[in-house]
Amino acid sequence: MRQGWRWFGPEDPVSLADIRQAGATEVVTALHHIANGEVWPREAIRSRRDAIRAAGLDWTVVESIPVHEDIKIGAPGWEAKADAWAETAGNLAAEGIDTICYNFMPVLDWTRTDLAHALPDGALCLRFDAAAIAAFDIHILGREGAAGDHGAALAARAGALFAAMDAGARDGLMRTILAGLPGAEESFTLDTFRAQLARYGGIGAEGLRACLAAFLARIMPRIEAAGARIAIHPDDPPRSLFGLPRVVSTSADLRAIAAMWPGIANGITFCTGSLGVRADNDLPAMLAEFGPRVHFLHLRATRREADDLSFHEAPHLDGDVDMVAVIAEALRLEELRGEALPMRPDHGQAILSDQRGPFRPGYPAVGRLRGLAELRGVEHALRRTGSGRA
Ligand code: CS2
Ligand code: MN
Repeated sequence: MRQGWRWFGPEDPVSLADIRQAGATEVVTALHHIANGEVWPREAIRSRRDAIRAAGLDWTVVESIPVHEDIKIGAPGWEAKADAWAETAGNLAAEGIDTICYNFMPVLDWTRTDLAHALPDGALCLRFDAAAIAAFDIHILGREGAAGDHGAALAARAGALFAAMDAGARDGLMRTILAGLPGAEESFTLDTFRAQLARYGGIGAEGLRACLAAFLARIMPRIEAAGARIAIHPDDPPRSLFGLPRVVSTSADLRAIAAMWPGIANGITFCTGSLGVRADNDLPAMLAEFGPRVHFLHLRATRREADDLSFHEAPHLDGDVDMVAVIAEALRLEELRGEALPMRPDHGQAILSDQRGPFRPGYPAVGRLRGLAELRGVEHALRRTGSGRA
C-alpha cells in the first residue's frame, strides 16, 4: 500500500516535514481556498504539487473536489458546475494527480456530536451519539416529522438528554453538527441549514441517485479522456440524517453506482470507518467485490455502541472492522491489479501531545501516526508470512 497522509495545506498545524517523519510518502490534499464550483487553475495545482515535492513527498490523490449542491439536486445550471468539476479533474490529471476522491452527501459532509469524547485510557475521540442527533433534530432544529423519523424509543432518550443539557451544551451541540468538520466545504446557522434542507424536500433517494447518474454521465467521458479515476467516498454515517437521502452506504448502493457508469474509472474510496458503522456491511467481502474499482483506501475503525446507531472512533486495529482481513484483501487486490493502492490512516484519536496543541478534529498528528504505524505493521507481517496473497 502507498502510505498517504491527509494534509490541509499551508494552514495545517501538521507540517509536510512532520508528515515525512511519520513515514508517509504521499500527501492527500485539495486546494481548499478555492470556492466550491470554481475551476482549479493548473498553475495553482502545479505550485502546490511542487511545494509538496520539495518536501520529499508526492501528491497523487486529491481529497476532495467538492460537488456543488446544485448538482446533487439537479438545479438549473447544474451542468455548468459539473463541467467545471470535470475541468478541475482534467487539470489535476494533467499535473499527475490522477485519483480524485469526492462525496455525494446532501448538505452535510461527515457528522459527529462530540469532538473530544474521553475514553477510559485518556484518549480523546470523535463520537456520534444517535440520541444527541435526535435531540438536535427534534428540539433545536424542530424539523417537521423528526420525532416520528427517530421512533418513540430514541425520541424519548433524546427528550431526556435535551432536558439535562444547559444552554451552553445545547449551543455546543448545534455548533458541532452545523459548523462543518475538516474537509467539509460549508458551515451553517440554523436558518441556512433549514433553507438547505428545504431545497431537498421530496427529492428522496431515487431522486438523488438520478442526479448522481446524470453527473457521472456528464463527467465520465472527460475523466476517462484525461486518464483520471474518481473515487466516491461513502456516507458518514452510512444512513439518512435529518430526512436527507444518502445513497453511498451499502453494497447495494455501490452496485448501483457501478452500474451507472461501468468503466472502472468510476471508482470508490473504500472508507472502512464510514462503511464499518453498519453491522450489515461485511468489509472484507465488499473490498473483494468492488476491488477493481477501489482506487483509494481510508483505513480506520469505529466501535458501535449499545443502541447500534451510535459509535465512536476506536484505535485503528481495535474497532468493529476486521482490519487484518481488510489489509489481507487489499494486498491480494494489489497483486491482481499489479499496482500499489494509495491509502491513508483516516482520522486518529487525540493522544499525548495532540491534547496540548491545536488540531483539526479527527486529524491530530500523533493519533494518526499511531494508526499509520499499526497499519503498516499489519502489512509488513502479512507480507512476511505470505498471507496477503491468497
Ligand atoms: C472524512 C471526510 O472520513 C473521512 O475521510 O474525514 O473528510 C471525507 O474525507 C470527505 O467527506 C470525502 O469527500
Ligand atoms: Mn474516510
